Amino acid sequence: MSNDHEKELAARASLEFVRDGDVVGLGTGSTAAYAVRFLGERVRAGLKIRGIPTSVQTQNLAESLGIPLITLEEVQQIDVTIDGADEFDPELRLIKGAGGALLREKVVASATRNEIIIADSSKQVSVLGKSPLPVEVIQFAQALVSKKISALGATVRLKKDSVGDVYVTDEGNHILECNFGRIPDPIALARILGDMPGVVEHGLFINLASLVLMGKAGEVVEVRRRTNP
Ligand code: A5P
Repeated sequence: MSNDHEKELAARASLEFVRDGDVVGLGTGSTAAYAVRFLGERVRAGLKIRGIPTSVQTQNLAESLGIPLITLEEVQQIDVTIDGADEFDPELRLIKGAGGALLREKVVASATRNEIIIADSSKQVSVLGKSPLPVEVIQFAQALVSKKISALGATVRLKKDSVGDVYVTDEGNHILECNFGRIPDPIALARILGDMPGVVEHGLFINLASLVLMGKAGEVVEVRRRTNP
């Protein structure tokens, strides 16, 4: 079963959680893009929603599909958000941001009642840290923050775009891709990174996901948190 098919299955299943009249957070990445396309089909068939995109990329896709969009100026409460993840653990803690959109994704997730994560089965881990943790930094502080994160034991690389230029986020910042290996205590690491001046946001999403819909071997598995927050 290809990852793409698993992503598509999870994305299709997520539409069950969207109701007529909802304000819907629209995630970023290849899995979320499937969901946005399916939502576009539903909108053309008469579903009334208003979307809040988590990136310029998703905004462009949603606009091309005719999904009505609003901003956080207009509403501060989002009914449901459908987004992807790079990894999720049994407590539904996530690493997000490989697509470079972690900052807006986290802002949208923080304003969301029901954060639905859609993923293929390669994203499920017992301990976070298989993939690098993206950390968004202001350009001024990049070298300093990079040094501090290296001192925590991570290998740090500056994120580049597809043509090898330094990646610049939708908010004009840079991203450090920090490879920690296993992250046994994501809560402690989130606190340390959150307290570092110059860090705008990091890709550890803790107590934000309500449910993960994982495509696996032709089915969709609902993964819920092992314990309550
Ligand atoms: C975007 O910034 C990310 O948080 C994505 O949601 C995450 O990287 C998953 O992307 P894919 O769905 O493309 O695997």
